[in-house]
Amino acid sequence: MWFRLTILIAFFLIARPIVANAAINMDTDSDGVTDKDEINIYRTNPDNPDTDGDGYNDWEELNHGYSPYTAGEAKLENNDADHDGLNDKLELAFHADPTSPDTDGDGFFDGDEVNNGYDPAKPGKAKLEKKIFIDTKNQLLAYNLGEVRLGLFPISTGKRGTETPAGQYQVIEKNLRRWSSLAKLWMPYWLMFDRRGFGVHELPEWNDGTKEGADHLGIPVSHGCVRLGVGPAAKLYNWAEIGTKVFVN
Ligand SMILES: [Ca+2]
Ligand SMILES: [Ca+2]
Ligand SMILES: [Ca+2]
Ligand SMILES: [Ca+2]
Repeated sequence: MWFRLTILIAFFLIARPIVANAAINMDTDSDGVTDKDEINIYRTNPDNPDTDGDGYNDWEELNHGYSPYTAGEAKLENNDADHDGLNDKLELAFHADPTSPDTDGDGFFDGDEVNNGYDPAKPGKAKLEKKIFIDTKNQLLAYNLGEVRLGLFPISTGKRGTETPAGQYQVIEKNLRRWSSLAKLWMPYWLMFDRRGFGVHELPEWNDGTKEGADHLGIPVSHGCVRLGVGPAAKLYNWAEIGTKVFVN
């Protein structure tokens, strides 16, 4: 018995590394995605070239931005195969499993983890850093959790003479609706990042109830604040926290 067990252990010690090396580039179902990547990254079936059975193989789907987990013309960013609140594209970006609602098995859904700043692929309380990037040259605002970009929106920053100052800041005040006595306008979804009065907010409203049109987005017309459109402003406001880093370039 002990002799046989020893032989068995010796077999595994010798055989396993050889099997592992041979498997690195193996593509059992010949769909163009290696077994290793199907298992570890894409979580598709390494024994079935068309995991979701819709007539398009896994490689074709992934390379054209379609979901290999749901049959039909489902784009990765519009599909949430496991219904956990995180789309398939972001699941792959966070190294999470698009087919499992709780990738790291810690009891919290992947979508909730990302919304609250946690890493969906690592159990525990380690948080990922929230960052907002304001690109005054291209009039765009991006926001990231860790290294993953969650969104990109057109903005309007300060016009010539009242430019939005470049620098590294952080969110220091949140206010659903703030009055600017200097510019005489309301700033909905106000996120202040500099004590001098610079912040991010929705397209402003004047006292007579009129609201600035979205046609100014993409053009620097403000007094130095960063204006966002209806929809993106509320989204960013709800996501950002006091202390979220803000980088203006
Ligand atoms: Ca394969
Ligand atoms: Ca398919
Ligand atoms: Ca999902
Ligand atoms: Ca989890």
